[in-house]
Amino acid sequence: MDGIGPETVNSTLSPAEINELSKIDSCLFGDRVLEKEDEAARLKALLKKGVEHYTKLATETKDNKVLSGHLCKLGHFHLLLEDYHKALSAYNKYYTLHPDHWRNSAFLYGVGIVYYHFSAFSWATKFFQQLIYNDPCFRKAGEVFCRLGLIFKISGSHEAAIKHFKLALSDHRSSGISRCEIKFHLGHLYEIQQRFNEAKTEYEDILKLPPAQLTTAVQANTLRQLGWLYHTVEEFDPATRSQKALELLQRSIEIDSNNGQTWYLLGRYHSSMGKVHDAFVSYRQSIDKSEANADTWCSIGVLYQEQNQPMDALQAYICAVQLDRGHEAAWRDLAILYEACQQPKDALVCYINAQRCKENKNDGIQNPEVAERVKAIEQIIKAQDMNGQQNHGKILPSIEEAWTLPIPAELTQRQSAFKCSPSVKQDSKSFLTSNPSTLSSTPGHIVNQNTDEAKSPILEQSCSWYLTPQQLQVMHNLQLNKPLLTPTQTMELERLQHTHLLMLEHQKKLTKSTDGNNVSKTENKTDDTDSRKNTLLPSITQLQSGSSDTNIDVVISSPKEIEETSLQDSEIPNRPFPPLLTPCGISETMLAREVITTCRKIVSNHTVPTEHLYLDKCPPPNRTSTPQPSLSKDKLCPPTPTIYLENKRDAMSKALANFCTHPGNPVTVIRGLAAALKLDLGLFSTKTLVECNGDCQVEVRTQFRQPSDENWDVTGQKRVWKCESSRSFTSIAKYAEYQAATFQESLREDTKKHQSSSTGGDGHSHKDQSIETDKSTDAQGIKKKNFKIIKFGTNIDLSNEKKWRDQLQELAKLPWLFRLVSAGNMLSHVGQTILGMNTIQLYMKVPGSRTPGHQENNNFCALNINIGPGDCEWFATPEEYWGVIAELCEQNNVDYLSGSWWPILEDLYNRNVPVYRYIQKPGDLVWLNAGTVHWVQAIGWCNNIAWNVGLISAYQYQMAVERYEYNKLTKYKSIVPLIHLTWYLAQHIRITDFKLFKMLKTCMMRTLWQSQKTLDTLKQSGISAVWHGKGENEPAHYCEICDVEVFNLLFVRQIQGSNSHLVYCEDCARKESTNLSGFVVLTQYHMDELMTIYDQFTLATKRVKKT
Ligand SMILES: O=C(O)CCC(=O)C(=O)O
Repeated sequence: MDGIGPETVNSTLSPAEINELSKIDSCLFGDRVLEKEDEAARLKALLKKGVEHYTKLATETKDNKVLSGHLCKLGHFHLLLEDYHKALSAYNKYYTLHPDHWRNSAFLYGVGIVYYHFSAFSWATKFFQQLIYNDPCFRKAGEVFCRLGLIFKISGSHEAAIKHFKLALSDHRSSGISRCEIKFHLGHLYEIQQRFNEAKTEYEDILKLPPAQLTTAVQANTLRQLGWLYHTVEEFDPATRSQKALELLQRSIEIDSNNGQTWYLLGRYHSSMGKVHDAFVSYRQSIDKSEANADTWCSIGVLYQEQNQPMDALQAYICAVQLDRGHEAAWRDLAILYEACQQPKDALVCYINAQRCKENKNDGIQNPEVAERVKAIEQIIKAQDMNGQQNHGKILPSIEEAWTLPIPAELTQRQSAFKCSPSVKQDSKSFLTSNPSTLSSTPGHIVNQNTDEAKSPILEQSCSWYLTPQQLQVMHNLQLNKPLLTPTQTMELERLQHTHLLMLEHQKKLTKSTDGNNVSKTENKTDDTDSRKNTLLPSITQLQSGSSDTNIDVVISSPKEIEETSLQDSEIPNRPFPPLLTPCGISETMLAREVITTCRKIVSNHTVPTEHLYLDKCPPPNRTSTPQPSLSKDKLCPPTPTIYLENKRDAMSKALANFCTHPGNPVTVIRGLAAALKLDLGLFSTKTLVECNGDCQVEVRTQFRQPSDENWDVTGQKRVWKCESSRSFTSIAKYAEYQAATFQESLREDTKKHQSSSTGGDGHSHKDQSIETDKSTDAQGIKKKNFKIIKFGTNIDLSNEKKWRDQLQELAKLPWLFRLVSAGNMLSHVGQTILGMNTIQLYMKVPGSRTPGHQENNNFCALNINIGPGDCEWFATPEEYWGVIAELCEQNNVDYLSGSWWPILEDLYNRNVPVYRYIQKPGDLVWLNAGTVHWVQAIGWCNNIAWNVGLISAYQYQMAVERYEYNKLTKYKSIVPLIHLTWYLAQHIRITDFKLFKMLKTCMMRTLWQSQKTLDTLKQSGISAVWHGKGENEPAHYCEICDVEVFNLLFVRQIQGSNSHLVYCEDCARKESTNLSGFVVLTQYHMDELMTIYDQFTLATKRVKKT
């Protein structure tokens, strides 16, 4: 809520109009009512008056809270009037004045739409995610998911895009976006990912929709894409697919004969069927219908080439690449044409351009054939140059000449039309196709748009958003020239001014808080913590006695007080608790029943301002901001703590465990452990693994072998963050053969090298073949790297206790901290197998095998033992820098949580991120503390084993919950079910650490109340939950739709036409069916049972060891 009620201020507005305006907010954006002309005009006039009215109010208001409300209102009105610049300005002012903006769904929605409009996608994402996090049932959640889906689709995060479109689809409440349109995107994403069966199903489903639910555009596009699928996917109905493809394409044209894309695909179809004339006719139509289409010209080129008309083909390709210089296929086809005409130098230029296009596309798919052709042609040119060969009788003009050749008149017209007309037709009815203007429905062809260049003036806790001196200068210049500025420049000025304002405020706050710290330190000396408790926590008798609002007042701590407690009790310095652990202002000593009574009173007592409660909504989780003060440059390469063990006693010592788990040590290398404990690591050698279980599955990552501190794009020309690899599967035995073969090959190479140097070779002709196979310079003089392709055997599951009995037994010799199963390991109490976390994972490597950067699931600790015989090289960064790294990932267009990235070290050093770098020798154990970011590369041939440990400590628990909540925000699945784990821990573990106890209790209090509140609501609507219980080994449940953990109350729906059931969370279930029809609610625990566990979980006293 923005706190604005009907106004009584004198204005030209009538009371009815004021009343109407008071109810209008951003949610009206895109609503159907605005489609009716009369109504839209009336509203527009009203909104304009509203703008005047609230602008006047805003100028007259001194009170910041009231002012912020007016500004928010202005933001909404400007948005609805589609004045995005003014909307942004008003929203930003509101944002700065209103710290609780995260509670205001209408604001988050409105500002998200505005940022989306400006293609500032990372800001749009941030606000949309915050909105859904705290208001999952927001009226326009479906549309928000859609926009997020589009943002992820554009940035190439296809998995995330699919997830969000599915979320959008699961919302059955009406929204401004047609379901068929969403389904089309989903189908298209499957198609891009080459999940053809799923794409086909999705498209076919669309075509089965009743006509009322299907727009003409979607129907035509779907018919086209489905036709194209039938044409291209061989396994679909081999006998009839060709005929079906043609029928579908033709039907699409019948519905929409003006779609150039469909004509183009029909041309491709005819061309591949050898119907040259029909193909030309279709292409001709395509060119007439669509503005300058490079795809079409490229295909015309192919057709000419097939007809043996190279000059025509050349011209068509040139048309294509002149229209779209990033058209990879056209450059490639042009290269093939030149190769066929024996013009290798021109071919090389074109292949290299094709590679560059691929690289810019950022789609993660490599094209090894092009790389191979480049290599081969370079050799040919070299040989020709050495032999002094010149290519005289050229068939085609060179690429430079061709570029300047006059091109067909028709194309020239098209090109100029292209240049002066907007590149995408605006369709005001469908935001999905109108904005952002980057959608293409060509199969596998999505325009890659740089996301979010714009920096927002919005406050982050870090100082990375401070204006640089250059930006300050720009701001100054713009200010001086204010009357002359264009709208974009005005907006830029506003942006800079805001950031500047925020920067000054932030600096002021920092100074204040440093002063404040000093004060509170002295105060703390006399401050009795109990007295703080007394003000926060009421006695139960106070609460029980009567209807007392005042009693409830005592319970409720203000958000400020809660924030302070949250910071004080937090185990991670300067970080407030994540929402699930944020105190709700109710004492942890209160009994479960009283907790419930209190919560009920709070929510039902209307005199209590519930928005001041952190019971339902909390400030959403955020990334860590850059730690302050920044490290000096000489501290950016810290030495890695390494402990040398000499004997079993040292290995088992408490001192070792204390050292490893100390939050100040992100990583520890332990050397000599295997010898000290007489561990037989030979049990994990390739030979033994093959003998034991050679047929076990291995996931293979095909990668380039690169220097460990570099990561090059596929063309070998640019250093990048995105870390490419393709995935396949094999067996341990097969991988072992590969490991051995590559080793033998390297031995042979070494011997050759040796021989050549001892027989007086020049020492250069046999340069190290191990990493780069060749270094070359392309025709334009650009140096490029050619790396060997290697295979990395990863994520091999050793969980089967029968198959791997000897190995598991051997590891039981480890000290308790490192053991796979131990009483002190949270993951041993979770009651279910979490593959790779509380089971062993094996990695089989050849030199160069790399595990990209990541933090462990839910920030758990990890250990990794190198079995040898070769070494591994590790890079690690302390947990508090993960936010900076995530930001760098975002800037490099790769998803931090689900993507593969290999940091460019300079980028890290430039942002003052320290990097530990060390060698793990055979037998070394690497211990990674909670949340340490790390990336690893094999130097030699070796195997590694790894698993996770969840130390039962406040630090580890808080870290885990923090990531759990961040995952929820970004819709990334937490594979550790932390709520479930918390209740298990409470039942099975004695907790003596007060901070940890309080955190666990808060999580339990919140989830206990959540269960009760849901049951109360169900009861009110006459739905009773059905007892289900919890099987002994029944794993925790996750929502089918949003992947969030579902605790206790399972909303279950039967899959149509099958006996299987799906589990939903309440929010997703209600989005599918508001009154839950079609759902059964199952309970896994009786409330009494939960209350007993809650009450019986008390702080244990430390046992004093008898001496
Ligand atoms: O050995 C590897 O490459 C995997 C390293 C790793 O990320 C881990 O153990 O957590």
